[in-house]
Amino acid sequence: MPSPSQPLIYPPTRKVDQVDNYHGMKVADPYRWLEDPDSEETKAWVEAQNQVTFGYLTEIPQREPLKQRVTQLWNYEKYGIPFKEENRYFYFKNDGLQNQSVLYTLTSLEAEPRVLIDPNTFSKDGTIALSGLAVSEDGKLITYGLSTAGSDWKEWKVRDVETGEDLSDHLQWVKFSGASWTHDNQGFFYSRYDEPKEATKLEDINYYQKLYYHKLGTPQSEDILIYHRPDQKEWMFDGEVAEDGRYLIISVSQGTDPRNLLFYKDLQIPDSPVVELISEFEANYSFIDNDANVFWFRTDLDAPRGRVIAINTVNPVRENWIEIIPQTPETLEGVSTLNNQFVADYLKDARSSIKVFDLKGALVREVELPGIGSAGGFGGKRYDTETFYVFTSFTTPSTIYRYDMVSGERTLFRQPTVEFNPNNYETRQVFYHSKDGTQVPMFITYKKGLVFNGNNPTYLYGYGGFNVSLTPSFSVSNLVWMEMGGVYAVPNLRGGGEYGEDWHQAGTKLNKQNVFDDFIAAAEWLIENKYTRPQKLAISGGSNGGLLVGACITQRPDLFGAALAAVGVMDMLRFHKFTIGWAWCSDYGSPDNPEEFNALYAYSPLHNLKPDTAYPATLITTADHDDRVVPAHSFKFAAALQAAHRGDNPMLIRIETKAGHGAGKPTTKIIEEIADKLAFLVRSLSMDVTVVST
Ligand code: X99
Repeated sequence: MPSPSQPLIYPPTRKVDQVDNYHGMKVADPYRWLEDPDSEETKAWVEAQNQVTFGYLTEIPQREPLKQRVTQLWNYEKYGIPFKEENRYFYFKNDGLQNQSVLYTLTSLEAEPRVLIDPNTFSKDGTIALSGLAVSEDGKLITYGLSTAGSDWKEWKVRDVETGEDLSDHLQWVKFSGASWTHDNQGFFYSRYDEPKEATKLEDINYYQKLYYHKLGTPQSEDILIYHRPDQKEWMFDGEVAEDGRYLIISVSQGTDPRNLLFYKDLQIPDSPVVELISEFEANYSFIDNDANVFWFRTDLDAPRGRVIAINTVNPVRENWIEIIPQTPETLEGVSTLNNQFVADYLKDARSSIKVFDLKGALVREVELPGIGSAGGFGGKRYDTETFYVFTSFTTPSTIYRYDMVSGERTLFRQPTVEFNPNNYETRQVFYHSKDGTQVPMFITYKKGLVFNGNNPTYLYGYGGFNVSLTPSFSVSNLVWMEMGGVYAVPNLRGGGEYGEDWHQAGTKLNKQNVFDDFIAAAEWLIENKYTRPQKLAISGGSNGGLLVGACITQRPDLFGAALAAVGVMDMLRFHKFTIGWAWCSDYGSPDNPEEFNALYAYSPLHNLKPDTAYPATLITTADHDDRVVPAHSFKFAAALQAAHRGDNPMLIRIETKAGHGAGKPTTKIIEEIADKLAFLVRSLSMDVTVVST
């Protein structure tokens, strides 16, 4: 049994002679066989790797105490944001340690809540998760999505809200789709794929999504095909019934590109055509609401940080478009209508700011938030005066507020009690300069009284892509890290959405290296400013952030003491060949394009490991049902890293079973994974800590 004090012996990984020719460049892929997750050889490899990894982790004395402390702090009531349909409220609640949150319904806020859907009853181990829902207009029926073992594939069912009984409806092969009811409460729109081959459904490429209408009480085979495009394999459809019940709004996307098309269909006219309102992929148009023929959109057309426009569908030529809320220095994230007004959700240096405007675009007020952090919610109907929102920060667990749109008053709805004193911690936001001089913001949180001696264990977390913004939020894992004296740092890297579409674009395709430069500059800033030093610095990221971590350890193996790469995209030459991977060409570019290939090959983690190099202690994590980023990325990278590394640092891969990319993961698995990662860091950064629970 290998222990932390003994040199690790990794399972041997067979090499094959696979060589591919990319635009004249020959590239070897010796671990290609690991792309088949079902072969006996791969299964044996996974098993052997897990044995080494868990053998190593088990020997770390702090692992059990860490698990206990995380469990203790995790055990508090967590509420979701309430929503309403026909005078009936719904919200999620988790007692504390329940594997899955439970959906409750109640007829008034004072009434006794009743369990509507308890996903914990669907499986013993909590691996069946509720992954989407839509309540009918009359509040009497709910359609809900279920996902098994972490997969993106969902099946949808329908439940009677009054009786709690399921109806006969059963939809399959739904992926990347919500559901939206027609206002006669007779059925709903949703998007699906053709049935995949059972054996390869977790790897096969997803093309040709189709938009359907399901009529209650009928088999899925009789669902009505509303829109599909056999000539456009990449088009994906999001059908949403507008609040007036009259229009079906169809947003068409090409993978993760924020630019979309916007079609609509008049549901009042039988066999009405699908009208193309926006017929070029030129900008993002998010439908907000409409007043008969006047449709309001949040768009980034000629406004990378977003604005609100009105398009009259009777005469939709661009010259007639009206600007309602112009672009500002802040980034407009989303807009809803409430109290016959717009509620606009902005980011100012990655912190929330919420403003209310009238329908002409005049500012009514700014919503006073309970602090500096992230606010979200503000859902409801056009004329609702009551709404709810959640507020969170690095030291504030998600707190739910009720907000009165008329008086502008907020009242506390649910405040969690977590066994810690937020006043013992502080958050700073600093601005540092990246390699090319670009100013990048970074949040840093730590226990008050931190000594700037360059000796503090520091956890640097990033994402840097897909227009995703990292805003302040509470996490038990980070709290336990800070209790041990750790610093938690989050830079808002280019590629994210914090400063709008220009900021996003500055971290994509031929500019992707900017993202890694921003992350490396964050590490250097933390070292220069005496927070930490390389031996005490850990980097972490998941998914696109796993790529970030992979690229940064290949580019600067000297700069970090430890690395956590979760569910990462590691093979930048083959990512587009599995499941939805092709969709990410909007951020990454395509290996099929010679210029973009050069950029990808220059940073692809799998292709940039150097033999006989001392890499930071690395823990790669993935899961057997990850059909978003297939585990092959992590498998091949782990094999290559173990082969290239020289020295005593551990190069480990932890492969979770009956889990996927992350969504819907049961609490027991989340806590075990957190404890393993923290234990790995405690060991790798030589932290001399005793972890106690109270
Ligand atoms: C996705 O891949 C999301 C996949 N997806 C679509 C949807 O492409 O869920 C799509 C189109 C229309 C409706 C719904 C969907 N994402 C989400 C990226 C990052 C994200 C992802 O998971 F953009 F935030 N990645 C994994 C990117 C690289 C690694």
